[in-house]
Amino acid sequence: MRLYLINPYNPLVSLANIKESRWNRYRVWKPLGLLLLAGLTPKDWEITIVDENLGLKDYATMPRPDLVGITAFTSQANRAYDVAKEFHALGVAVVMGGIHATMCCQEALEHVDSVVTGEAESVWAQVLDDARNRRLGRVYAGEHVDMAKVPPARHDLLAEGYAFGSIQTTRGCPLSCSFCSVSAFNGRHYRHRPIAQVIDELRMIREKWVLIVDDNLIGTSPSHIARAKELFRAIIEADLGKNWICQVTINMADDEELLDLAVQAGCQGVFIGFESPTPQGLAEVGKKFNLLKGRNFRQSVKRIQKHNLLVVGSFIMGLDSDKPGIGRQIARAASSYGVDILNALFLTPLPGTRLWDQMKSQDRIAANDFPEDWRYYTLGFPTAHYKHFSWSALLDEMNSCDGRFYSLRHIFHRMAGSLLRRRRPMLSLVTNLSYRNNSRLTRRTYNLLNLDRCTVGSNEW
Ligand code: B12
Ligand code: SF4
Repeated sequence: MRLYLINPYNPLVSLANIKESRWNRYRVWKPLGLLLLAGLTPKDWEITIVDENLGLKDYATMPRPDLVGITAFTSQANRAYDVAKEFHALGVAVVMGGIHATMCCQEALEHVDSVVTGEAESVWAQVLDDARNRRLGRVYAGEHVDMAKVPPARHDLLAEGYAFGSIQTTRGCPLSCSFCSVSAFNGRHYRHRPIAQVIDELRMIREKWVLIVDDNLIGTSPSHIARAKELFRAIIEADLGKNWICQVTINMADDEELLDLAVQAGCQGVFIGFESPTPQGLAEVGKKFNLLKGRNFRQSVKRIQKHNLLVVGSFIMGLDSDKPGIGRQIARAASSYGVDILNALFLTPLPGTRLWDQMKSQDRIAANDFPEDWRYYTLGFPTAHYKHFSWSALLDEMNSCDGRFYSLRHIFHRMAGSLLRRRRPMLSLVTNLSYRNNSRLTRRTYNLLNLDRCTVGSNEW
């Protein structure tokens, strides 16, 4: 039996073909969900994983599979449906899973034969059995799985073309930010894999650099932190020689021992969601956690950087509490916190989130010609009616934010600071220039947007 597992691309995300430039290896990330699905698949299935970010395939000329599995974030959904159409034309059954199919199951069912909702571990064997016997059901509802039952991903597949391997050690997030799909999909209960299994799987990864995909590797409570320390100790003990990056919350700064262990275990950089420069913004998105204990962001970032870790700070613009000038305000906040890299995104109502429910009920979803418009749900485009901004005004805010933070003057200022403190000046320079370039590329794609859809900011809400 032959199985194709496909990760559809979205040209607007500009994850370009690696043949165009070898630097692009650093911008494509492995579709871990598909590698894991392969790990769940019995040996008698011959598996091919296609990541369309590495280049498109002519599926009609490839050997005909018995089943096709497609994954998709929301931003990939319309391409996923096109791929399904191609395979239907060849008479092949298509099953879709992942976050978008889970949150928009009815829509997905109009395009594919079966949908797996939620985590696949509890149902994938049944799907394969049913496909083999030509009696595929329409919906298979996966449950939150005990993470001891998650097998290792097939790291031997998709071996070429990426700079980073990837691994997952926890699922779920105890916080529940209004714009985020994680708690809706993986739940608020923080589940973790047995540490010995994580170490065994890390050993299987060939790449020296690894992305730990956990939404919050350290968690928020003392028991979560204790588990993170235990994990880091085990990585140090295993002496695997890996460098890794991860996502954490700002409380990482509060524990010197945790920082010390993380660095010894190979941590090179952390991605932190600051979300908003104002307390009103943090309250609006439901992330008051960031303000607990009278947090001083500049001091917190400094404490992390003292351990020679790179800090990427993420902010969202377009909140109801944001006023004109938010672009400069975010750039200024990011500079004053001292982050090495700024990742500014537009507030985007993703299906399944509290933000989606709120905006839908207020008739504020502006990019709503679905499924075509899903391609704009990359967080790099405006998609809603914003309280104080038309789309073109919000794009101007983004331009002024990136233009300020990534001006050559500010980049060199940051690099000089890194040089002075002996904190990876070259890495900082390369990543800053790459973000600068990326924001220029994104700006070029803005003219694809039909800005007339939202010409005025409205304060009706
Ligand atoms: C790593 C990551 C990335 C990587 C991508 C790696 C990749 N290609 O997969 C990068 C950094 C590139 C990225 C980019 C983006 N991401 Co991202 N990302 C993640 C993250 C943190 C982990 C993904 C992961 O590997 N999970 C581990 C695997 C094992 O879980 P899984 O993919 O869900 O797979 C399980 C099930 O879903 C199911 N399944 C999945 N696919 C399939 C397919 C079939 C056929 C079946 C049966 C089952 C099945 O089985 C798996 C096992 O249970 C998730 C958060 C999360 N917890 O998932 C966000 C997340 C997926 N990203 C998100 C977003 C918004 C984005 C961006 C749009 C914006 C951005 N700037 O971050 C871009 C868009 C990229 C694009 N191509 O369009 C949102 C998606 C929400 C949504 N509705 O789309 C998430 C949920 C984060 C969030 N805070 O809400 N991301
Ligand atoms: S944005 Fe981060 S902290 Fe907030 S719910 Fe999502 S994963 Fe958790």
